[in-house]
Amino acid sequence: MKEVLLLKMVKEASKIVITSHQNSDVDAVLSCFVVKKLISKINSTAIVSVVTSGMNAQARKVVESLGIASEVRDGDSIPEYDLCLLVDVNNPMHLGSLRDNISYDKPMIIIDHHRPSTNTPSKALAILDENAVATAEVLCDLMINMDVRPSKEEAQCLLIGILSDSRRLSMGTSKTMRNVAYLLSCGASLSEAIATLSIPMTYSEKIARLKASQRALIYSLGQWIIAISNVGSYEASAARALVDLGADLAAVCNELNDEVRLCARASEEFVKKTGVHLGEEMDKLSALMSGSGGGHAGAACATIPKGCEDIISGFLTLMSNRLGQPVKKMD
Ligand SMILES: [Mn+2]
Repeated sequence: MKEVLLLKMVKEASKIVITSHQNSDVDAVLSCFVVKKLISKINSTAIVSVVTSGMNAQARKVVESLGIASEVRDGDSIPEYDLCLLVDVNNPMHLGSLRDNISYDKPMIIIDHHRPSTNTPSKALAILDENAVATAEVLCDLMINMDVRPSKEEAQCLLIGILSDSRRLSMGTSKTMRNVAYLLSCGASLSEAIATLSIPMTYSEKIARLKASQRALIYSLGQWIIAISNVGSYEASAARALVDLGADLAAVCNELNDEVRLCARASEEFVKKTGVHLGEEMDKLSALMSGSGGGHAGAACATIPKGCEDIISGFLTLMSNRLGQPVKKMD
């Protein structure tokens, strides 16, 4: 039913814009690209553009290595449109500088795998599957339902999106695995996908990860260990590094001009045993501190117009309340 509506909306449009969350990751950018391809199959005369307010370093490297960098551009404004697709995002607050360019009166389609938020536009056609590991998986399901077989290039993009968001299939359902098998049968290559994602870390990313561990403050929360740190770039990667080192939960700040980006990562065990959803906690923290945030159970970020110290103390208080235990600083 949703597929029929999508077909109708795409066929009726003449200027279509596809966008995603700020700091777009590999899944976001490759899903936008495949949506663009899918749309041009449905409506070959429409003008279709992909604009996001900027992609992260890994996504940039991946689109360059796939030779599709010219198809997805960074921008501060959205061109005139009569249909907008939000891909890998359902909360317009997460669109960065583009959020004020979106009109809620115009037709909108959401294709996403994040938890819906209170800001999710209610009138939009939402193709949303929270149980999918990646938007690329939602898109794979959608194409199967629409009887559109992905080309080899599209299958490769979807496979890379799935591998990226599932941390190389360290999570997923039996459907995820069936989708992976299907994409391989469409010509995607697992070894090439892994190679595309295994781009060596840059010098500055290595330094950011090492500095984050050097500066880390360690806290206990019941049986759990929390690591808190700050860096000047690569805050998400630094938080992941702290979890890899042994923290159950890590949060790393990056002070930008007049706001702070806070990224948190949690171990699988922490998420499973506590039931904490970091995306929800970041959403709550942002709501309390007039910022915007969200993400997944074990990986989430927020952008907040306050100082690092306030944000970290807000984050620790939230976690302490959530688990009903005090946070204690360790020497
Ligand atoms: Mn995603």
